[in-house]
Amino acid sequence: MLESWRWFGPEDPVKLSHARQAGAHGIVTALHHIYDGRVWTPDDVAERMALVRKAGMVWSVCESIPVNSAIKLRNEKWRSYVDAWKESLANLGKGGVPVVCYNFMPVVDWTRTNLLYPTEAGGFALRFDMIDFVAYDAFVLKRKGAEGSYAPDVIEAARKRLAGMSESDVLTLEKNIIAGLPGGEDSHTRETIRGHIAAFDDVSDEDMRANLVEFLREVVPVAAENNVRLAIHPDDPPFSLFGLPRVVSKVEDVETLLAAVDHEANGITLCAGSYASRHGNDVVAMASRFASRIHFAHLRNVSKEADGSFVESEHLGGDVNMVSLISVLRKEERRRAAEGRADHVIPMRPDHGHLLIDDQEKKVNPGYSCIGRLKGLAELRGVIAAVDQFSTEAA
Ligand code: CS2
Ligand code: MN
Repeated sequence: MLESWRWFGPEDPVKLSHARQAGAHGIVTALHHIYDGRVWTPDDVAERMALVRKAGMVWSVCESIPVNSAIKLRNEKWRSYVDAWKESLANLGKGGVPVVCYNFMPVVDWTRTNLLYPTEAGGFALRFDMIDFVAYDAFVLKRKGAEGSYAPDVIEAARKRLAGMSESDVLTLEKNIIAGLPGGEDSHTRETIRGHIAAFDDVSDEDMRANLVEFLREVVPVAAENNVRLAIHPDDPPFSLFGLPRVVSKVEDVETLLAAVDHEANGITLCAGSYASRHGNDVVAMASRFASRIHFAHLRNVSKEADGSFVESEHLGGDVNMVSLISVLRKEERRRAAEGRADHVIPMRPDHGHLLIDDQEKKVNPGYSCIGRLKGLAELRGVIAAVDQFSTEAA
């Protein structure tokens, strides 16, 4: 596995040199300053590549080229956004970036309700609380039809929850949910998000899936021509929010999208934490099943609760058996190496980390502080070493 580290560019409070000290060899980054659908030129790509190389690492994955709403809606601006996306993709490939991650979540990217959830050890974790979310959706945003879309006991719990919140609690909750987390494409306000959600009123899951397939038909050939492997990131969380369609959430979704364009360049990001946030997803089984199409791994963990809430746990804690997962990924790497494939090293990054120690005093991107990820990466590295030694001894 290529130990990688997400870096949000020169504005990121965590520097490239810190990533290197954490032991990373690969950098996962995007041109976040050009995130409105404009083409990333060869010069833009070369400039970013040079920064990463100067720090002694490689640009292992582009995460993400943003997929504009026009593409998800397939409206009249579709063609121009798709063409620009393809051009950026080709320029990344020509510039030496081998993997491109992207996602197909409408309106909101990854979503949490609490960005400072205290852990038992004194750190802070990210949390998605279903009741808080419903309280916001049904009674603050007052989305049309929201109240009727949840079970009566959930609505009752949400009503009570909201009654116990101060005005500033509500504003913090709102900001957490809709103002956009790091890496997200959009930042919304209560007024603007209503219109964005309404634009998807007539888009069913089936429509959305068809739009994704249409997009794949356009971009996969360009990826293949330019030696890029595409790796779609799952919905996070992997279920509908605000009644919006989400089509990269479970096994059948992945099967459909991989079969729609059956080419190695059409692959996935195995985000352990995202997939594990849905009851019924067995992440280790999914990794085995889709192994040959995994081009990027996000290794993190979650503890789920019965009502759909979850908290981001320690990398080796939580619902995913990380040792089993890493065994599956290492096995796939060996299989590829035996076939002489150039892409036998799968890039991974410790997805998120707890807010720990003096990072608690610093301004950091939620989920992307330095020490929590350094700890996560170190733990994962230990698992890799152990798994490798046991598989050698067993052979
Ligand atoms: C994370 C996000 O939510 C996740 O699992 O990996 O930070 C993700 O990277 C964002 O969706 C942007 O790609
Ligand atoms: Mn992820």
